Amino acid sequence: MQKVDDAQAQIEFDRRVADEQKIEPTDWMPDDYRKNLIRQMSQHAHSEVIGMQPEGNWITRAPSLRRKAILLAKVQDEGGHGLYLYSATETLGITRSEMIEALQTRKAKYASIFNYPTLNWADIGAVGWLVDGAAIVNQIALQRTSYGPYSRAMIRICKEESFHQRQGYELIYAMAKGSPEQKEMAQDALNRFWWPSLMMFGPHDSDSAHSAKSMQWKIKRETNDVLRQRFIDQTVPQIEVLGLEMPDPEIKWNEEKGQYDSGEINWQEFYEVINGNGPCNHQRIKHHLKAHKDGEWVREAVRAYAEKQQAKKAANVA
Ligand code: BYC
Repeated sequence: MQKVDDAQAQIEFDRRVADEQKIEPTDWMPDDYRKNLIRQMSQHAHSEVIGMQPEGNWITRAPSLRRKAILLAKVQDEGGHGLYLYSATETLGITRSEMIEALQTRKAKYASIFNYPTLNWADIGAVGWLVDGAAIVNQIALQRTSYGPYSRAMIRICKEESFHQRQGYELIYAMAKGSPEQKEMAQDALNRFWWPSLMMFGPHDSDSAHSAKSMQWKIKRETNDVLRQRFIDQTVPQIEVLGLEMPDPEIKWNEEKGQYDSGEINWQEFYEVINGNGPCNHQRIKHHLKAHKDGEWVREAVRAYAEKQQAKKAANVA
């Protein structure tokens, strides 16, 4: 009996996905759809939160009050994105503490890019311009993802990401058009962040474990390689405007394809980083563990307050 119900529910699910209708938390969904969403969405949330570290590092060292205010607002936004995404993931039946535990015990991944250090102020420009620029290319597509709470979170997040990308570009522009030393710093930041930014889109489609299923379920709306190429095509003209050298000597306009050709990513480096051996993996998790432990008193206070409110409510009913 159960099997027949499930088969019917599956037909209805497939129909709704095909019709571009959103799947909502109380709707029936295949177990693997739920699992895959929990994996991708929780890793996305972790990326937002861990992503606060390389930029947060520079808040106290921003070169002016204006730059400090911008950076502070941006880093705060990233924390907010993490919170929307944890809440959206909780609608699938996992708790925030289970997700945090998976991050801290390294069972869950987060975006590879945040395992690279921000060495100087130009890196903050490169993160906004390239890292948020890559993130937004991916996230615009995710606004049309089939899961309602994820799609709605993405619509809001994309609005903020576009400010993040602009502030990074404006910062790097000021440096690229500044003194020769500043221009050199901008070039160096571009050279170091270019390849890791391309890696944010994940392995080639032919090596991507989850893409086929995720595309079929419309969790992902475009493939890793399509999005990566879109990012290259939109960023190369920006490099030209900045008057900087291309970070990849193989970048060349391909008239026939109507897109840029470019060199191959160092996949060995990518896999090293996502498997925990990048330059900052250890430091990022260590810092998260410390912040989590230091925040225990806040969680305790929230729990005590909730208990007090419940006791009051119960007393009023009685
Ligand atoms: N880094 O089958 P694949 C931001 C893993 S943060 C680490 O292609 P999928 C921001 C992948 O998880 C923006 N791991 O996977 C914040 C899988 O391993 P598991 C973050 C990666 O999921 C602060 C395996 O490799 N954005 O904007 O189909 C400051 C095979 O890959 C990476 C999102 O998270 C990577 N780069 O496609 C500034 C977007 N790539 O899970 C900015 C949402 C792959 O089986 N996520 N892996 O252990 C996605 O769109 C997709 O998950 C990905 C990967 C395109 C990232």
